Amino acid sequence: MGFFSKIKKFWDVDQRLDKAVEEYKTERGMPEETPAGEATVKAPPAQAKPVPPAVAAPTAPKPADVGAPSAKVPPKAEAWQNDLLLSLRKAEPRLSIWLSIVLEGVDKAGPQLWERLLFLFKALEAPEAEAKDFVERFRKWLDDMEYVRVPEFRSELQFRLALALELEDEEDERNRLLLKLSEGLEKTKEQISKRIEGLMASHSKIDESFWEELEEILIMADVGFEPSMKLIERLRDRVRKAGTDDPARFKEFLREELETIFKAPKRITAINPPEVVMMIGVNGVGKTTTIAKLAYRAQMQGRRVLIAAGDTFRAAAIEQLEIWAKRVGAGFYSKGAGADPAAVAFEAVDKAVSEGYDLLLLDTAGRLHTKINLMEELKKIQRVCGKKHPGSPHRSILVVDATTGQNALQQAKLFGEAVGVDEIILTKLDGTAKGGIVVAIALEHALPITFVGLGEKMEDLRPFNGKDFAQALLGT
Ligand SMILES: Nc1nc2c(ncn2[C@@H]2O[C@H](COP(=O)(O)OP(=O)(O)OP(=O)(O)O)[C@@H](O)[C@H]2O)c(=O)[nH]1
Ligand SMILES: [Mg+2]
Repeated sequence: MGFFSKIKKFWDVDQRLDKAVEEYKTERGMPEETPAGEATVKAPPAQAKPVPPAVAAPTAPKPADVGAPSAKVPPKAEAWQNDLLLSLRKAEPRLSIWLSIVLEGVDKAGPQLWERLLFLFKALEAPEAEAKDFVERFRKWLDDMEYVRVPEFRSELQFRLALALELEDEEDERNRLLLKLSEGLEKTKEQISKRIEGLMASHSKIDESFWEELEEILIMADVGFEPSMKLIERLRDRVRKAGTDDPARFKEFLREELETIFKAPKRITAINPPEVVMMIGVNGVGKTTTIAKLAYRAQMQGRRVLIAAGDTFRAAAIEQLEIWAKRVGAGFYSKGAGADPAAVAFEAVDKAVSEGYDLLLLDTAGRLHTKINLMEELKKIQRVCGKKHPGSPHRSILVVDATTGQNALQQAKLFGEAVGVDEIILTKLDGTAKGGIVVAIALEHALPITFVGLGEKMEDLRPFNGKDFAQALLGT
């Protein structure tokens, strides 16, 4: 959707809400009234869409009135709009708070909720069609899930709004994510954070024995030998530059260093739609479920997604993918079990192009009969995609299971050499003590880690934020 900046502006130019009320009433042909004493609602800005004379002539604000109390109140039946408007304006600009306001007095799904949601979208200048689409999809989801009462669906609603409004960076959302990340990394933290604290407490200065013990801790936490050496070198440098040997400051240095390491450059490639994304990785790492999660996110953001079953190794894998596609409302393409994966890719790209999809997510097999064949197969898929739709596949995403530890490095190397890897998604970070692998991957392969999987549910795939990750890993 891309109107995050507008939302930001919204809080500076609060007349937007008036405009929404204005348009809402105009659309429904509601007359204006002018009782006195309503001082909090400002007049619409001069550049606001002109109100049809028949509706607004008697009280239409002149430009000179801008900023002055307009003393407008809608007819009684629609008083909720102004109430909502005032509450929203007074509130802190945070999604969770807006949602509480929108949900005030609403205890279950129904027309009142839909109207309020549409009003919120309108106030934020979202295109009407997208707002309606959002509400429609959400209604359908509620039906499927048989949820009726607000507590049953509130968090899902907030999650969807965050995606639709691109508010994921919003502070509240970030805090929730940080909490989830910290919980997920609990075991890794035991390995790294707690032991580093012990190291800091047992040394009066950062000396050779300090570095030696640190090396041991890092290797134990699955950072791996080579990456541990690299990290220590960088930390030594940082400590030297800071001109201190005070162990109390070590965590701060480590956090800074990790943040730097995680700042892999985002690749910007020109994309001729549809964007074609190939998911690769060995078997069982979470490619198929991650495709579903990515599709879900993209759909929520208003993109039309096609999922293709390029893993033709097992019939069950195709069924699994089809169920996911249905569940998230994405298109689906398959040629059945045993089909040639490259043919599936070729035809899926054709379908995506001719049917105007925005994004094609191509599932691939994690295993063929031999490893060599798998790589050859993937290369072939790449070639045929490019033939059908020049420039595609635009991205190859390597899915890596965090619980495999050091093996993940080897996978990144193999796939990188064979087909090229543009980004990495790290799954199953929840409940593993091997989260140190994230550091190793970032150090060894200058590849962006774009998402992390923190559980099996749709909302458990989260954008990777190096700063938050470092904080979650080390604690505050
Ligand atoms: N706990 C947890 N489980 C996950 C995560 N991501 C995926 N899984 C689970 O991992 C299992 C394997 O996932 P799939 O998506 O089938 O893996 P795949 O890579 O497609 O496997 P193949 O098709 O056999 O190559 C499933 O049970 C998923 O639910 C995650 O982030 N956390
Ligand atoms: Mg699969």
